[in-house]
Amino acid sequence: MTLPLSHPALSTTDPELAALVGAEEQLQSETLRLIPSENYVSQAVLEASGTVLQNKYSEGYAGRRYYEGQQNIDQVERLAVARAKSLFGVEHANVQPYSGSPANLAVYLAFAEPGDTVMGMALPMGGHLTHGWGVSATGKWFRGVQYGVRQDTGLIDFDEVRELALKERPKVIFCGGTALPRTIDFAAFAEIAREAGAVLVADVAHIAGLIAGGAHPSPVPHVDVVSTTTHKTLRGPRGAMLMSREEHAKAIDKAVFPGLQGGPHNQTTAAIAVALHEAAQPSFRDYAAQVVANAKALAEALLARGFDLVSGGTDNHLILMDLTSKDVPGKVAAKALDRAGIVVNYNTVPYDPRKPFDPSGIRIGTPSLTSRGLGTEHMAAVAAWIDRGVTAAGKGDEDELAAVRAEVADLMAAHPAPGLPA
Ligand code: DSN
Repeated sequence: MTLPLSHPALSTTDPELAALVGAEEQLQSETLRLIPSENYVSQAVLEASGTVLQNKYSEGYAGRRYYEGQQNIDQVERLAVARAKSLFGVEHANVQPYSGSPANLAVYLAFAEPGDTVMGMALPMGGHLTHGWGVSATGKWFRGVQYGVRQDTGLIDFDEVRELALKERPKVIFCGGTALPRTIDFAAFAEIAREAGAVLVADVAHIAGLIAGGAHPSPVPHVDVVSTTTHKTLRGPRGAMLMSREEHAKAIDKAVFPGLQGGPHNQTTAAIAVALHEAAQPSFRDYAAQVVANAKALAEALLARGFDLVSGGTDNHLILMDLTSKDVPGKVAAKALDRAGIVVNYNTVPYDPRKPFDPSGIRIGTPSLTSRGLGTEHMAAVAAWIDRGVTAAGKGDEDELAAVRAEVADLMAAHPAPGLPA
């Protein structure tokens, strides 16, 4: 399959780079993308992120900049902020963080001092590097204490969270993560944070689109700060936002700029505004509900094929598969599935006896396939391909992987992806 040339100026100026972009378009078009933190942005989001807004420096905030010529940029940022506030029902939104990790760093800068105790979910349990994990600056510059999930249920152990919080008295508690297949009980975290006197931050990067679309409860009534990237289920450009009540607005804004960052990426701010506009449409609610319905159907189909799923299934967009019983390491499975046109990532599972770079699991999710229009009726086929891919990985059966790849490409051809040349 050769996609039409869609970047004439780039192709003329830099054919080598244009060829790489074209190859990536082809790859994203032909493959079944199951990485739960990825998606396909709309053509409108793509166009906004490729505009001349890119050419402008705008350090500061709308109406209070350090550079002139902000007549349009101020309006772009105000639009993005207003849309974020309206969509998530928050009093304050900062749309300038470059991505999720800088957004979380800004939270620490706003609410903690170096050396303070902070608390979050351990990375191998499903948390995030920036929630105080040792190899991250947040675990080096702060004293990170970490909670996890119960080994028998795969669910967050709130007794452990409470005990740890009351013993360690962290300044900041993060809830949310990167490999949590179940609904997050923000109210339970809020009660614990109140008891411990901690600032509670919900990192909803993975589920922001589900929250906006009404398919996951909102943290807003319960937490002090909401941190999110904009490019996962929310289906915007690669960026981030911090949201809060008005009382924290000043501290957050000061931490993002001048505390941590220079000029905002205005082309990204514009694309965030577009994505938030899209997320406010009724069709986005359908998309969010479908992401969850697809994940549940896929989980059921995988369970029926004998796969072990952490926590026994999913409530959201994400499924964490433990391949121990299949005797195929996660990395071997992920690489074989990639050759079969099914893109996943290898991932630790809670209490994983294997190393993070060679763990026992794979992590999959349904945002991208939902954005291509796949429904619950397709999930049995997706589970069958994963099953065949994992089995072929164990046997080193490259012919079977090639056969799956051809079948996947056929289904993908029937479901063009948003933002890609048809
Ligand atoms: N890299 C993101 C993910 O894949 O979940 C987290 O930052």
